[in-house]
Amino acid sequence: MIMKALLINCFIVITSATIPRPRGVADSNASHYQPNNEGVFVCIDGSQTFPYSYVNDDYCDCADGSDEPGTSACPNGKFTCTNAGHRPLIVPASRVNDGVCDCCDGTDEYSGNIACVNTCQELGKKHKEEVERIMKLQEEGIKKKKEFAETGKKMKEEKKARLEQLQTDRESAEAERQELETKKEEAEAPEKEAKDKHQQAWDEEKARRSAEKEAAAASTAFQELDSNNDNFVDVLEMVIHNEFDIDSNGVVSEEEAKEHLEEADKVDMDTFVSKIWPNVKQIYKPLVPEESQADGEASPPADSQGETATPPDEEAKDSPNSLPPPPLDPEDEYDEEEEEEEDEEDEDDMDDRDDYHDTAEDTEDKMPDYDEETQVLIEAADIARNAFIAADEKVKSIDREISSLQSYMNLDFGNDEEFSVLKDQCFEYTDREYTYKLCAFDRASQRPKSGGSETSLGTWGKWSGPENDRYSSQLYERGQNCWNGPDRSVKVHFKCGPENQLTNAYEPSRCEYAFDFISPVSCSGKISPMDPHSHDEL
Ligand code: MAN
Repeated sequence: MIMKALLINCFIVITSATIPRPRGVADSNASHYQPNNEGVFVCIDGSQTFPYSYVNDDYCDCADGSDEPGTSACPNGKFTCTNAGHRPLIVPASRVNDGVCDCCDGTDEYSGNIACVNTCQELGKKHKEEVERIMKLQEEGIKKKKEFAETGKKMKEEKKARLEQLQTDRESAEAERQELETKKEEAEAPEKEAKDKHQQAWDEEKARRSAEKEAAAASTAFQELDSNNDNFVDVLEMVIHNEFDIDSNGVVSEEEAKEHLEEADKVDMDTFVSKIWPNVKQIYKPLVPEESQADGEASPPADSQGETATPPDEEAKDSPNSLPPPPLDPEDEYDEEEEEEEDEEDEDDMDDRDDYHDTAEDTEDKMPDYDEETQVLIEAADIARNAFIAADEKVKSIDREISSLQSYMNLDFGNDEEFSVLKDQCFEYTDREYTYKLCAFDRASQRPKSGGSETSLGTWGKWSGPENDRYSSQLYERGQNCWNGPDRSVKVHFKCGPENQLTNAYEPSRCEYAFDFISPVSCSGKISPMDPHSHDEL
């Protein structure tokens, strides 16, 4: 109670214009502490009323602690230091007379236990300088921001105009494309018809040649089998051919030979060609002349179908019983003598002889060139096709540009397009372990300094600042998945600065990154809560 009496009159006066108020009361709350208020004090939350003498009596009466602004009696009390020369400061009332100077004017320590030096003038000066520095930075930033906004608006206008132009161009390009497509189809129809005709004629020719070859092979086989030249192939002529050994007992019985002859004792050429040859051609092998075996020549190894691997022209030369090479033309039979004569005339051709059959067969199997009329149609269709391809590519290229312009137009570059200067620009920041990269409005990544591949931290997502400060942060999302964790993402915090610069990159929680980015575009003229000294008040 003695303390209470002592403290009752502890009013301080700030200026002649301000209302005198008890110790520790903020200027804004002074009206609650009017001494002429019929001698009562109403707690600021309005819950209770006490005699005015209860204010600062070092006993906590109000639930909101408002009766003890200048003592540490209320656990939730707040003490305001005026800090003349600097800025007022609110500290928890528990710090009053705790032996630590919290206020620069020392008013929180009035018990006499500690003497606080008033540092408000000095701090005020420093703070003023800092505020001025920041204000200058803001001013310069705002100037640059205006320039950026102008550039951004101009750029958007240009892109808009280009987009409109492209939309018009697209219509004519599309009309041209359609016209050329029709022309292409018109040119391709007769081309197809002529090509199909050519192909059909070639297919027929191939079928004819194949049938001729087949007949020639059958006839040659008949002559070889008809060893007594009686114009019949009979059972006895068949039994000497080991390949007709059906039961593989090493001997061709007459029954086996007969079975191959479709149960006839003998067949003439026509029957052989039409009925017997189709069934035996796969197994038939001309006899190897006895002389060559007697000479001790090794029999050539049999291939998978049991046929000898003797080169074709050796067969032709050395084996009287072997098949001649397939004629190029039925009327142009292979003529050994004529071939030799030609070889004598032209020694150089010798080198090519080994390839004779291959080349002949290749030529034989190759479709002849198109006739002149068809070639004219192909050339015309090629011209029409190429013209269409060019027109089609033109439309596609316009579409690509339109789509890229539309994506640009859909991006939110701030209220005045000021952020558009950052588009297509990349910024890097390197810490001890990684180089972080931010390509604005595009993507963010991380690359180990020690080498190794880049990890995507996300692609452009959205502006993610609070409702009243939407352009203060950006979100890049859906980056590379974190093992046993989320997809990587980055929140980029924008602050006012003299240049566009990525100033920090960190990982507040695993695979969730944060970048600090300074830019003139974030200068607003207001000192942000992050600026020095602006968060003194608790
Ligand atoms: C990599 C980096 C780190 C991340 C881990 C998670 O090492 O992307 O930033 O924390 O993967 O496993």
